[in-house]
Amino acid sequence: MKITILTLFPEMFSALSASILGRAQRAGKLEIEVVDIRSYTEDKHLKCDDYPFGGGAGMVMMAQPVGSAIEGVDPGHGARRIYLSPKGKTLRQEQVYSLCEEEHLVLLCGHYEGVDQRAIDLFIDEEISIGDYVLTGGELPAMVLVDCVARYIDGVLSPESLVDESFSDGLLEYPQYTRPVEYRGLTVPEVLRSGNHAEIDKWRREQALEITKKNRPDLLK
Ligand code: 4GY
Repeated sequence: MKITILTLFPEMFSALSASILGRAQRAGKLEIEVVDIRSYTEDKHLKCDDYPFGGGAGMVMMAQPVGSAIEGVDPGHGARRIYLSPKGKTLRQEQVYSLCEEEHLVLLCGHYEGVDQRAIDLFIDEEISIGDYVLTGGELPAMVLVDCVARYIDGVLSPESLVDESFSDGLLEYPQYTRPVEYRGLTVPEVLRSGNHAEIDKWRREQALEITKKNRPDLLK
C-alpha cells in the first residue's frame, strides 16, 4: 500500500520511520511519501496561506497550492483522497478495515484555521476526524490514520496479534500480564498461570465484558 501525505510540515513525519512502521517500509510492504505543499505554490514568495474572507482570527491555507499538490501526486484520481479534520465523520475500527484495502491513500493535512473550502469540494473524497477535540493541525491525525491502517497490511503484524485485540469482537481487550509474578504486592491472576486454556479463555472473555461495561457501555448496545 502507498500513502501520500500532503503537509506544510514534512519534518513532523520522521516519527513514521521508527518501530513497526519503519520496519514495514523497509520491507516494502508500506510506502509513505511525504510531500511539502509549499513546493506547489505559484506565489513568488512561496506563500501558502492568506487572510480569511469575512474576517476572523488566523490564516487559511490557499486552494491553489493544495489543489496543485493533490493533482501532482494523484493526477488520474486513482487514490482515495482524505482530509483530516474535526468536521469529518469519526474514525472507527470498521472503517480502518476498509481503508486498508485501498491501493493508494492521499492524506491532506490542514493547519492554521483550515483549508479553503473550494480545495476540499474539488479534490477531496472524504473528511475524517480522529476524535472530538481540536488539534493545531492534521499532521498527528494523519499519523494516527497511517498507524492504524498499516497494522492490517499483510505481513506488518503477525496474524495472532490481530485476533484478540480491542474491538475485534466488539469488546475492549482483557488485561495482560508478564513476568514477574509479583510486583509491588500485586500478583498475576492465578488462572493465567494454571495452563488451563479453557479457563483462561473464559476468564479473558469475562474481563473483556467487564471492562467494556465499565468504560464503554455504548459498545454493548
Ligand atoms: N480532531 N481529527 C483533527 C483536528 C486540526 C485546523 C484543520 C481531528 O482530525 N483532525 O483537530 N485537526 C485542524 C486544525 C485545520 C485541522
